[in-house]
Amino acid sequence: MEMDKILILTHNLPDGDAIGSALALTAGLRQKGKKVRATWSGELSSCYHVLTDSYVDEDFVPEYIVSVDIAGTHLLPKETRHLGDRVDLAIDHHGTNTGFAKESLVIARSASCAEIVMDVITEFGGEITPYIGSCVYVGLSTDTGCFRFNNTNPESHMRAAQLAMLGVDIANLNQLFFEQKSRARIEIERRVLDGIEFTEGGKICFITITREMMDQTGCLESDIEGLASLPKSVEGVEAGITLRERPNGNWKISVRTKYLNAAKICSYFGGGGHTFAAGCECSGTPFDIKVAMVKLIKQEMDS
Ligand SMILES: [Mn+2]
Repeated sequence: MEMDKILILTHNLPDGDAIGSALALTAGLRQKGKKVRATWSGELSSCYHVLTDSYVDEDFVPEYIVSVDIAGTHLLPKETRHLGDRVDLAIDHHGTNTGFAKESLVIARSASCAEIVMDVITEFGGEITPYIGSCVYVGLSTDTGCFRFNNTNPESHMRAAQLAMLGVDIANLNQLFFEQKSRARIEIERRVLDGIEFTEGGKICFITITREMMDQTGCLESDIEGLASLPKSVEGVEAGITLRERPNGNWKISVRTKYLNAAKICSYFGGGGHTFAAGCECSGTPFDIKVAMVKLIKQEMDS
């Protein structure tokens, strides 16, 4: 098999790193004459148009399947979940990657998956065009919170410098992804802040995003990207927890910490992620979930 028809999978609720990685890889492989289709579920917020406007879909029966930024098949959206056991190559930067693919390229030290994708493109002789560079920059900058999160390492800054030299319009991308907010986003922030809760002397902070808030404000999933870092931004907070109501009635929990092991806390609920940024999904009432989280976090604080 020539493996000329390649399908790229991204995780459910795709973020900047998922989209940036998928589109960069698509453009890189197309330079080599491959037929490539990138997939993502849901509608992306308008800032992504800068990357998606030039993307042209292709229809074919895939011969080779690549996943980007996906730690396990349970993270696949429903549209592509049936392909979970058919992934040929997983490119990822989550240390928790389950090894579901036939081959894996997992570099946990990398702040973003997009950087690994860039190295793969260079490796197979592709050219990092300003467009590919922009895709990589979106992945790198969003996963590092614009170089503020503690996964940011010297290589992240070097990579950004390299991308700037390749002609990526960094100021424009920063404006689109980190300064500009949709009206819907501002409206949901207003509601979320109204319900913010603190406990343990202000060391633990909760915010809750309900389906009703999403409906009232007209927020798309992509409009609330990064909102989970809000509780941790409050002075004195050591664990910032975001509860987000899923359409199935469950709650998606995001845990952001300053020094506590967020991945360990989430692992008690069957989740995982990075040391200071992790997630899990829970059923039950928000009250019961918060009580359980506080108990676990206090346990971590005391250990
Ligand atoms: Mn990522």
